[in-house]
Amino acid sequence: MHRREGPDLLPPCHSRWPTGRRPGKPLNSLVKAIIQGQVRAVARAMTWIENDHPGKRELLQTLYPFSGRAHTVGFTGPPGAGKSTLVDQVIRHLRAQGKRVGVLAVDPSSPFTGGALLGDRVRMIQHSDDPGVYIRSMGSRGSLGGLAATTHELLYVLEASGCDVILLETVGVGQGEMDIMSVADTVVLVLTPGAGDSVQTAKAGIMEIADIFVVNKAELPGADALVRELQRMVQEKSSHRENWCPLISRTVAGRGEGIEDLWQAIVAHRNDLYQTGHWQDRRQRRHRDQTLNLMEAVCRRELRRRADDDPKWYDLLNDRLEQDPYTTSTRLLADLPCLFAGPPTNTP
Ligand SMILES: Nc1nc2c(ncn2[C@@H]2O[C@H](COP(=O)(O)OP(=O)(O)O)[C@@H](O)[C@H]2O)c(=O)[nH]1
Ligand SMILES: [Mg+2]
Repeated sequence: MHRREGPDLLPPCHSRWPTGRRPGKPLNSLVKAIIQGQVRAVARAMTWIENDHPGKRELLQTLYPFSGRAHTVGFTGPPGAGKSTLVDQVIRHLRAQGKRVGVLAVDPSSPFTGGALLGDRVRMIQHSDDPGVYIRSMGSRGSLGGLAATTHELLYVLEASGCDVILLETVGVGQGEMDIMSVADTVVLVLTPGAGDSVQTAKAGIMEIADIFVVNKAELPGADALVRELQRMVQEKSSHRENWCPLISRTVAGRGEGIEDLWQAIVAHRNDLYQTGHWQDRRQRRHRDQTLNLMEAVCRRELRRRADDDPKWYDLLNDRLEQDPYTTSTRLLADLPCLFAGPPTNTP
């Protein structure tokens, strides 16, 4: 568990943390350009991350002290609920306040090279000339460490580039996307009236982690009933995560209505996180998860390498149908104490 430092629960960035790395290390021009908020440098760093560029690790190590400050808000919910439209409106709202905004959209239907859904592209493109907004869409598989690991890494870059707020959009299907939501400081679940029994059909896990419920398309019939159903659900629950009672917001994202109220709810949640110390707790959890992710990736890679390169492993894995996998894995695991004795090859 981390120690809380004095009354100020919000570090300006990770540089106050005992990372052992300080900005005193000579920064290369890419890092400097990122910290100055140059959009092209941010794009390049993100491509490095997605392609597992050999310089990625050092880049992220150097950027780390400059990260940790942005408020990360995840928007999740069924396809068609209006997440992208809402995100677009929230960007406008934040830009009007002079805030720098980063957006990461996870599109489960397309690989990295495929980019965003056309609809998202068309809407988001309105911001593309604005240097205060950085938008990136990513495929649902992520790079070697998985989707959540890639999201963590992209967040470092956005935070270091000076984003005040980072908006994440996911459809919220599958474990990978749930993991991404666990990266967010504030989770917004977007529901719509009339889309069947919205509350019942929403994935249970997502209902559990939502900090704010949005009833979007609130001009449609059934909006009041959905709001009442959510209110009942929130009130009936005896205990809430981190003692935060989720807020319920109504929006008509298509017409830009209710955005101010929604943003106020998001800010109220952020303030609650600061005041209770959960802001730090969430960052600590993120840090822990990411460290474990990195270690898992190294272990996985090392196991696969052994399976191909070590004759003993090769024989046991490829020539023993009569031996059950449980016995074989136990035998191979007995080799592990020496597995990482030397520096691991090609660490991510
Ligand atoms: N009637 C109505 N339609 C909306 C509203 N907000 C978004 N939409 C429409 O809903 C559709 C899906 O929106 P989109 O933002 O792409 O949803 P996503 O899949 O959750 O990102 C689009 O045709 C939007 O124009 C709203 O408040 N009311
Ligand atoms: Mg969308």
